[in-house]
Amino acid sequence: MVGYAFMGAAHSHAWRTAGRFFDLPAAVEMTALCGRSEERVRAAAERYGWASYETDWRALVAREDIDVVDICTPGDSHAPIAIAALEAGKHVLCEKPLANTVAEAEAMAAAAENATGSSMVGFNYRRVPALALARRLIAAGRLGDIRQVRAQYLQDWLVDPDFPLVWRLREEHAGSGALGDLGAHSIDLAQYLTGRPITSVGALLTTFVAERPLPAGSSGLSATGGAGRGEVTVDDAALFTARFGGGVVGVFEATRFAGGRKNAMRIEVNGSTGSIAFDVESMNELAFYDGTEDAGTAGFRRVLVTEPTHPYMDAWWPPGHLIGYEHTFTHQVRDFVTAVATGTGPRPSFADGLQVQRVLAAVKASAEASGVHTPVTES
Ligand code: SOE
Repeated sequence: MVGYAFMGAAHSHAWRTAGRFFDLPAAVEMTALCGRSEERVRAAAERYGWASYETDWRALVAREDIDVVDICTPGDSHAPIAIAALEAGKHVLCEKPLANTVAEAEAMAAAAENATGSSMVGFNYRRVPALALARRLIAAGRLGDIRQVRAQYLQDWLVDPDFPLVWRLREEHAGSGALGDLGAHSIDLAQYLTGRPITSVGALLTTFVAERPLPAGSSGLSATGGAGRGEVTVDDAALFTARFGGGVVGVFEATRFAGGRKNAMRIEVNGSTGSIAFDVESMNELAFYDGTEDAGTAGFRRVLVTEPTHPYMDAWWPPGHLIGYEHTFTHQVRDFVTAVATGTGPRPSFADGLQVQRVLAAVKASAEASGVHTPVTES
């Protein structure tokens, strides 16, 4: 695995747990962790249970005792690492969004197409049991013809204008701001749940705080500000409407400025005979409305998604005993290892990641061209 910050910790936990709770068709060995600072990567490898470490990803990719490379770095290094790993015959799991640009994502999807190894993007929210159940209900026709999607991803860790200029706030490292960091999850989920690709968008992007203190020490989400200031070069909030194939329409909002909203990833889908609604802050529940029921008693019902018949849940606790954020990564490893070992292409594939990247690029292009924003004029 390359990288050991927030995502690296979540993935390490998943690699360690997946084979202990699920019957995997292959054994997981946590062979090596890679990071640039020897002191820090050694400590992280010990803490998270990796058997060895490397300080150069090229050395990691060249190792013959490694079959899978898991990329948990900022977006600017996804393409070179993933392409080199695929060319070296490895299987690759890459954090989202797949890349920083469409050109990089295209090169990655092409490398994946020509590779002997499998590849997958880490859109972990597909592995929330309630959302996998929502997908199952939609695919089984329980919502009828899908018409509308409403997706919000709301966080608030940038509200303080003195929060430092971490890598996520610089376009050359992150590609975009709330759009790619959060909106990418909503785009992937909306396309996954409906089974329809987004075909056009009309967008508005904004940056509320143009300059921030340069970070002192850590550049993670818990960074502190140091001396000097630098420019924020990404969006702070992204709002857009979308058309999907098959006449479906959607509205999306991604922000890290929604005071009080810590990780509110919400999605609602309306069909001709029913709806689902979900909020990851209550991730063990799915709201389901069945419009074919008697109107006198029909209404959104709260399904507690903890039954052994629910996706992934047979590996965990008795009904009513809840799971959390980290389980989504454990399920992701379970699905990835199963697909690799059985030779079935893991999803979301790099081609799926490229489609999300194209939507992100279309959102930016629309916002730059004023999108759907017609000036309000006086008559
Ligand atoms: C930070 O905004 C972040 O860690 C995202 O990068 C993740 O994808 C999301 O799951 C939680 O928030």
